[in-house]
Amino acid sequence: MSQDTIFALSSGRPPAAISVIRVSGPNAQAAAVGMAGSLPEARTAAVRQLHHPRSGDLLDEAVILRFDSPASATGEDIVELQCHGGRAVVDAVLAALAAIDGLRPAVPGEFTRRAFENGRIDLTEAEGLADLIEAETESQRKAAIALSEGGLRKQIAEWQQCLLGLSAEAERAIEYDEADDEANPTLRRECAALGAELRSWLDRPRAERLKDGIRVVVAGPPNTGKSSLLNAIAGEERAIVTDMPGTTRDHIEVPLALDGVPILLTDTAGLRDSSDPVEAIGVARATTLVEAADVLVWLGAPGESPDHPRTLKVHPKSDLGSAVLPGSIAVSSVTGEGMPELLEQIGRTARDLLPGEDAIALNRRQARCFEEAVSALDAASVAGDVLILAEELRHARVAFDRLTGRAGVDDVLDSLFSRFCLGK
Ligand SMILES: Nc1nc2c(ncn2[C@@H]2O[C@H](COP(=O)(O)OP(=O)(O)OP(=O)(O)O)[C@@H](O)[C@H]2O)c(=O)[nH]1
Ligand SMILES: [Mg+2]
Repeated sequence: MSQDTIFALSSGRPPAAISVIRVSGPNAQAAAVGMAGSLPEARTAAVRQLHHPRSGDLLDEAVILRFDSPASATGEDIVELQCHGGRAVVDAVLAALAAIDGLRPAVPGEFTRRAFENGRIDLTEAEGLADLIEAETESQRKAAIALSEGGLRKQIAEWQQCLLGLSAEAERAIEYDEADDEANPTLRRECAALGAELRSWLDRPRAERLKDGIRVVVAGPPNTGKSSLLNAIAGEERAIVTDMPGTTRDHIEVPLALDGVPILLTDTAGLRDSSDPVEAIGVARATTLVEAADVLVWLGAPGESPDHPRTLKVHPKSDLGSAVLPGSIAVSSVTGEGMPELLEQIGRTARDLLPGEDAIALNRRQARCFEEAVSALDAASVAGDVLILAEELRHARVAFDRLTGRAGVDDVLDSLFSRFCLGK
């Protein structure tokens, strides 16, 4: 356990009605006693006057909570001071804490890091917490809470158990020198089955989509009303609209939430051959964006739409009254006609690409660990020699240790915990 006792303002920036200051570490209780005289029982609250530990000046009246190690968020002794949220009050209490020997201000994420180092949470839960704090949409929040509540950790624990069983079986085979008798095929089959289960997790929708938003790209020939449509959906004039074909050159991205689904809506340059070098670059970018799109909103002739698995065909400027081909949604950015239907279809298509409501979605780092484990298990499943099989199982176990943060993850830890705000 760390020797330093750390403290920080854990609630938002003052002024506020209430501010929460957390103190964690071996001197947390002594420090709080020095300011408050006495503490409540563990896991209860009490109102106390806070005094400066040296001058004795009255600083504030606060609600004090006490959590004793190891049953606390960090695993250490924690005292939480709920003060009045004025700037001067908070500054005075923080200054008083800083004046106490053995106490120092926490760095961002340090409370969570201690929780991880003391085994209160594993790395996947810490990642979930970081996501939870950053979550801006309802679906992001749900995914983050499932992760932070240990959804993946529990699942991993089962797989680790299974792996250990397989390893033990392999060791036993080595011990009894059964290198090539019938124990081996069963063992290999079990490795293959576990590998297949892990691979099915890799095929699930990923957390990145949830975080960065589903990429919805509006494309079509010049002057078809792409920028007008983006503005209408965004509810603000983000893209320049003129009656001149070739108005949009650079693409324009607008993040928004449709019915709780995070979307990155992108307007692109009208697709045509252009002798203008700037426009030509814009058209090339538009083509790349269309290819990378999760959902394509196509405003051109229905028969000319690019080959994309999720294309929503829009008949634009429907207020002008030209015939609408079947399969196209008639939309007018001027009157708003067809807009609810288009938004509903975008939302529905996008939602299918997101992880299910309560499903755990892997992030990039986690997926990499999964890939390592899968390739080790695949190798184990075809290993001719039980010694090699055992070695591959060991690789798979190491991959899982990286996944939970039990091994080889210093760089990951630094980048993860730097995502947290001060006081978390
Ligand atoms: N009547 C009508 N006019 C529209 C509608 N949408 C766009 N327009 C007009 O069509 C012209 C082109 O609109 P833009 O939104 O700039 O079209 P664009 O596809 O972004 O054009 P480029 O950026 O040049 O490719 C403008 O004069 C708009 O006012 C619509 O729904 N109804
Ligand atoms: Mg445009």
